[in-house]
Amino acid sequence: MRIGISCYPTIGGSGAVATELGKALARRGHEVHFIVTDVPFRLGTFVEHVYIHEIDTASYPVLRTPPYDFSLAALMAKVANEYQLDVIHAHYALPFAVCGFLAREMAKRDVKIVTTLHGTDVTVLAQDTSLKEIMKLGIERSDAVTAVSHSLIKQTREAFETGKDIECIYNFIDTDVFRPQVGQKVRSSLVNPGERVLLHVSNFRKVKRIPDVIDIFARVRQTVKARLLLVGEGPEYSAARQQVRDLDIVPYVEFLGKQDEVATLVAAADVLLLPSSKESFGLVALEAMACGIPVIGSTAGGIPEVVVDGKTGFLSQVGDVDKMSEDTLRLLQNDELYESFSQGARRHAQAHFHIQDKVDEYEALYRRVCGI
Ligand code: GMT
Repeated sequence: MRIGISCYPTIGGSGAVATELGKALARRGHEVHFIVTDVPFRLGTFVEHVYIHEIDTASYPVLRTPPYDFSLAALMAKVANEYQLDVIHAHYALPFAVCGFLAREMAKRDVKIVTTLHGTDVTVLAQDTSLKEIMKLGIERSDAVTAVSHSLIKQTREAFETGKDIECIYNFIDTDVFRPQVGQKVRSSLVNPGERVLLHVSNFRKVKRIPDVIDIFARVRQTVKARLLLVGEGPEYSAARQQVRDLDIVPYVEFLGKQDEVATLVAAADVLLLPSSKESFGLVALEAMACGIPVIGSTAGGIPEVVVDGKTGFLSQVGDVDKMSEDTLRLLQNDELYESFSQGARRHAQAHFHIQDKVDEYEALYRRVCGI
């Protein structure tokens, strides 16, 4: 098949999922066209059958904002015509599904639009009444819609009051890349012998509850020698640095900033902290589990569909840092329990979120919408 993919190519779970999906489809012999603002960060080295089409948005003195979304829609239509695309897969309703809708109107062929909802569009933008109707149009005019968790399907139905059929295709992981042991070198360069490692990876938005991450770490550190690795950057970054100074734990916290290659960092940890107040899936929890790293998280959104409470990690109500720190200590102080969680996490990731299984599901969906 000939498949177009549009996503946010910068760091973030949706970009990672869209890019890994595109690469996996190309390895199966499909022709994959990324229609994007930048080369996707997870693309890595050249992959046969993958093409990149970058949006070139002109800015004119008379226009207050460059017409980015129209340039995207026009490019989608152009690529659909030139390369005879069967499907455009839009990762996010806004702007990608809406641009796909416009592109299909413009294109000289019946290109099918498949939209995957990742969360932020539904949980944040749907609250904005001025955008709600246009997002609803993008969703309802798609030929098929998927969401990354059942929790997100429910939220989408409620937010948009739509009866559109939405199916769940969970995010996935390449368990050959995210695997135990690959973090040993990184660990020895960042951590002193005997120290335990707590990790948090995010875009430091408020919903990630960074103060809880730091609070849990500070409590754990009172009992066991430990170090906190913080990966990513975002609006709460400066406040996080201040909190670390206020708690007098500066020597034990590493702010590593944005990192492209997270597998070795994730595998270098003992526990992943994900106390979010909103999380449609929590790709980083799956990445950790694939590396055999148990997750301490909240019960928000789709997290309980990824992390099995009491088997691959421990989950608590949002904000319950007492329980989250007790659970972290429970794991770190009991080697037998830790080992069973670690093995359970890896097994669960392999059994339920394997990349090949999910690529099969997307492939079947594309064939169904195209009637082949
Ligand atoms: O978490 C974010 O703010 C980034 C956002 C993204 O676009 O990558 O993440 C969303 O999509 C990911 C991939 O499907 C999910 O794993 C995240 O849970 C989801 N984030 C939220 O729902 C807050």
